[in-house]
Amino acid sequence: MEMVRRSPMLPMKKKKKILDFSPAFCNYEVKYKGIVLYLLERRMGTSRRRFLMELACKRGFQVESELRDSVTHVVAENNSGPEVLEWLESKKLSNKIQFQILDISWFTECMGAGGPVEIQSRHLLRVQKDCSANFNPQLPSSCVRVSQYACQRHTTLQDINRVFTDALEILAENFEFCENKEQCAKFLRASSILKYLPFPVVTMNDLEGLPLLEKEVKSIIEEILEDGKCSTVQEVTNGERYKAFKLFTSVFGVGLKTAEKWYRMGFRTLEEIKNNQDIKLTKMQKFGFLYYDDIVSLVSKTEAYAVDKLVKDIVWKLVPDAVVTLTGGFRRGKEIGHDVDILITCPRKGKEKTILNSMLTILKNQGLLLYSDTIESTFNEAKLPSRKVDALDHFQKSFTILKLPKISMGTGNREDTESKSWKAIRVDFVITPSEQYAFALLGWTGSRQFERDLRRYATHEKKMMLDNHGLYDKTKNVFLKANTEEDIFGHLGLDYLEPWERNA
Ligand code: DCT
Ligand code: MG
Repeated sequence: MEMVRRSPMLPMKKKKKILDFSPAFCNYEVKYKGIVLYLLERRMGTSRRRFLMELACKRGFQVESELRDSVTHVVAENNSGPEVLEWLESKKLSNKIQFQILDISWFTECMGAGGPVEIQSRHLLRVQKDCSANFNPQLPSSCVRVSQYACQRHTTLQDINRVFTDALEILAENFEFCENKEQCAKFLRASSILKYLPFPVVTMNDLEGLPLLEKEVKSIIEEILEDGKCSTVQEVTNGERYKAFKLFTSVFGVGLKTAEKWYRMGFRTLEEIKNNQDIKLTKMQKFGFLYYDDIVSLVSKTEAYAVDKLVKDIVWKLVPDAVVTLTGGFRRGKEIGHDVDILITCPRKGKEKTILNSMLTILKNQGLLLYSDTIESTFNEAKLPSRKVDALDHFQKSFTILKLPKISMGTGNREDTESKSWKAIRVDFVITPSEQYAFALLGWTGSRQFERDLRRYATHEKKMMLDNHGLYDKTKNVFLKANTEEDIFGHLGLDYLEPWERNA
C-alpha cells in the first residue's frame, strides 16, 4: 500500500496561450442555484483556469468569467487570504465582503463529490495572517491509499476522471490493434487507477505517489490538463488503421486476426467486405453482418433483465433447482453492455450438463434462437489453474444471438406495426458444475481489469493460482474450495468487494 498525499495545488508550468473563456462553455444546466463561482487567474494560469471553469460548468455550477457582484464564491490557488483581498479591493466592487474566499481544496472536493460540499474552516482563506494551513495531510480527504491491484480498490461506475480514462483507453485499444500487449496493459492499468480516484485530477501534483502511471501516461494527462484534449488521441482516432479495426471488430465473430487480414487486403468499410465474393465469412460472421445494426446498438439494462427473465422461465421449467445468474457488466450495475452474460449451474451433481441443449432447443422452437455456437466443456480436473491472466476457461458454453420481443407500448399505431417488433441480442451462456460456480461467477462478473489483477495478486502476493475453475495453493499443494465469492476473497486474504465495486 502506498500513501498518496493530495497535492497542495502548486501551479503548473505553462506555455503562455491566449484562451478566451467563451460563454459557450456554460451551456450546461445550472444545478446549484445561489452559488456563483469565480476562479482567480492569479497563480492559476489561463489554461488551467479555463479547464477548471469548464469542469465546474459540466458539474452544474454557475461560473462567471468576470468578477461581478453576482459572484458568491471566489476560489483561489496558492494565494493567501490577504493577497486575494488586496486584489479584490483593487476591483472596487460593492459587495466584496459578501464573497466566500476559498482555497482550491474546496473546489476540488466539490468536483469530486459532484456538487457543493459544506465549507469547512480548512477551506477558508483567512484574511487574518494565519493562512498557512490550508493543506492538512492528516485530513482523510487529503489522503488516499492506492493499491497497484484493482482487487484492492473499490472502483464504482462513477468515473470522475472520464476525460482522462477515455483517452487512455483509446490509446490502449490502439495498442491492442497493433498487437502491442505490454503497452496496452500499461494504459489500461493507468486508466483503472484514475477510475478509482475519488477526486478529479486537476493538476499533475494530484498524481504524485500513485502507482502504475508511467511517463508516457503522465504526458497524455498533462496535455489534457493543459489543452483539454490530447493530440496523440486525436491522431489515433483519425487514423486509418484504428478506424478500420474499430469498425471490423464491431462485427460479431471478427477478432483481431480477421481485422488485420481485411485491413491488409485493403478494405476499409463493411460494405466492401459484404460485397466481395472472394471473402469467406465464418458462420458467426455471417450472422454478425445479418444482425449488425441491432448488435452494434448495444444492450440496455432493461433488455438484459428481460433476457434474464426469458431464460429463467425456460430453465426453471426444465430444472427447477437450477441457478441462473445474470453476470458480466450488468451484475456490476452497468446501464449498457455489448452482450448479456448468463451463468447456469445446478446443485445436483451432473444435472447442469443437461440444461444447455434443452434450453437452446426450446428457444429455437419458440423462434427466439437466431444463432448459436456451442462449445463443449474441455475442463480437465488434473490440470492446475492457468497461469495466464487472460486465459479462456473450459466450461461448456454457447455464444448466441437471441430474438428479444420488444416491450410493446400497446398504442397500436402505424409506427408500431411498421417497425421491427424484436431486437437481436448477443447472449453468452456458461454452464458450470456447482463446485466451480463461485469461481466462474467471480470470473465472469469482471471487469476484465479486475480479473487480471485478481489473478496477478493471487500469483505474486499469495503464491496461489486462480482461474474461472478453481484456486490452487502452491505452498500447501491443495485446491481451495469455495461456495461463494466471499470464500475466494477470504482465501486470498482480500476484503470482499461487491460486484459494483469491481468496475476497475
Ligand atoms: N471474461 C473472462 N473470459 C473471457 C471473456 C470474459 O473471464 N474469455 C470475463 C471478464 C468480464 C466478463 O467475463 C464478461 O465479459 P464481457 O461480456 O466481455 O465484459 P462485460 O464486463 O460484461 O462488458 P460488456 O458490457 O462489454 O459486455
Ligand atoms: Mg458482457
